[in-house]
Amino acid sequence: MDLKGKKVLVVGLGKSGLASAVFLRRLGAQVTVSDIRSVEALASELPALLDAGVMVEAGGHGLLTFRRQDLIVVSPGVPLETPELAQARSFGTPIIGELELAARYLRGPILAITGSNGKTTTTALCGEIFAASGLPSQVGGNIGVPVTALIADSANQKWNILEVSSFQLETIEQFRPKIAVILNITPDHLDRHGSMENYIAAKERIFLRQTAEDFLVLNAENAETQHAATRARSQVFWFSGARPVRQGAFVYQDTIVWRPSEQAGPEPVLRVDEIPLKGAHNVENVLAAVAAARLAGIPAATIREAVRNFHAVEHRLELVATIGGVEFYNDSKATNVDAAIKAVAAFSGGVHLILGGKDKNSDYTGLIPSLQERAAAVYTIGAAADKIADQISGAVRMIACGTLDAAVARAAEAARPGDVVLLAPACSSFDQFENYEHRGRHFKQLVQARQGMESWQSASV
Ligand code: UMA
Repeated sequence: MDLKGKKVLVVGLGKSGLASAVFLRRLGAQVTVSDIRSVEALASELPALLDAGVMVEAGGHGLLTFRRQDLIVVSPGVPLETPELAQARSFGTPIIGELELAARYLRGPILAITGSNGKTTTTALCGEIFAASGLPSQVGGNIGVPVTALIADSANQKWNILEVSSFQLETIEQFRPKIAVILNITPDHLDRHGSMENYIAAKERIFLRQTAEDFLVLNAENAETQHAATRARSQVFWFSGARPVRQGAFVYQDTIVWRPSEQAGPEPVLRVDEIPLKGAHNVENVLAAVAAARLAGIPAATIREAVRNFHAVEHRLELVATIGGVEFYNDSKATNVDAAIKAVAAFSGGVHLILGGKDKNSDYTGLIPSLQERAAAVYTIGAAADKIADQISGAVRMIACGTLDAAVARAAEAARPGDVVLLAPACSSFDQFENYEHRGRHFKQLVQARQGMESWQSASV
């Protein structure tokens, strides 16, 4: 794809849009960026772009800007039904996402990881395992580094370990991972995709271009990923925390084992109690990483060492502090119902759960069994609070708090030694925060302020 001199429009000026615009300029394209945010809101991004010769449209998308473009590159967070994009599509203008743009120029094999939950942890873990093995590799994608930003450092023998989201997969055409992983598919982003069928279809695009030379790693315990196997052309490997699989990774007598084929015997990799992460869902993440790493030829001993040395990723069941015997956990990345259920399930009881934020057309009733079993109370925040209260009240004690500050204060007051205060909101953050990281950092500051107060009080006594 020779883009020299071609007119390319980049839609959205977040991390992906910025990286795409800079990359496209390097290719010699005439680049315009369009964003709904105001000039003031984009102030920090503008100087570098204008210096690089990129034209910027701020404060909204103009229909005229979307006309007469040779190519449109869309940021993952921009819905494809946006009227200006629909119009461009009707004119026959090619529209691709940032991931597809990158895929056309990226050198080296790709290990791509998707799933409704666990993909950031699994991607980070694979990054650590590959680094420990000495295989050249780099990590990016939905985890926070746009894939276009990885192109310059890519090389033929260097692995690209990519976290990919349904938003990114929606617009891929040539993207072809050597190893693709689907960790699980449970309801999420239904506000964007419209239906579960569309969401599943977007996730399954991860293996759209795979052939019989490629590998697909799937969760044997998830109904949707089981169905995916019937539609794939690649070699399917399974992982399971519950039972042996024909070929893949599974738990056998408290040990994670790898079986390379139906004919081969299982080879031990590490004991489950060596995994330094909480929750059964993290055993699944490790199983998937073991499968991907073994398929890339990394020895079991290297994998074991890297897993043992792995630390929880920020905002994923991250222990922030223990104050007066109460543990405070930040799981701000639990942005859907299934993730919140898994977070609660990581504790045996006494959970003070902070729930709420921006609703994604979710059904919160799925939380009821785990709340009845393990929660002491639920503290609601944000725009989804009323809907959550409507759906789960009666199942557990509910306290409407409005803000995260109030929720942390109320939960900390109510919690007794041995209890857990858990931020696992089951919603996105955009009603009250910039993103889930901002929400998680704010939670940590609130907890750390309480910790400071507590140590000052005990020092004064
Ligand atoms: N915008 C428009 N028009 C619109 C909508 C948005 O102009 O109609 C603009 C916004 O004003 C903003 C920009 O688009 O300036 C934001 O673009 P973006 O939402 O695509 O955000 P990026 O900063 O490019 O971040 C994206 C991913 N964000 C989303 O998918 C929402 C990041 O994943 C990812 O880390 C980054 O690319 C690098 O690859 C975040 C995420 O929340 C973590 N992902 C979702 C998830 O994990 O659940 C999928």
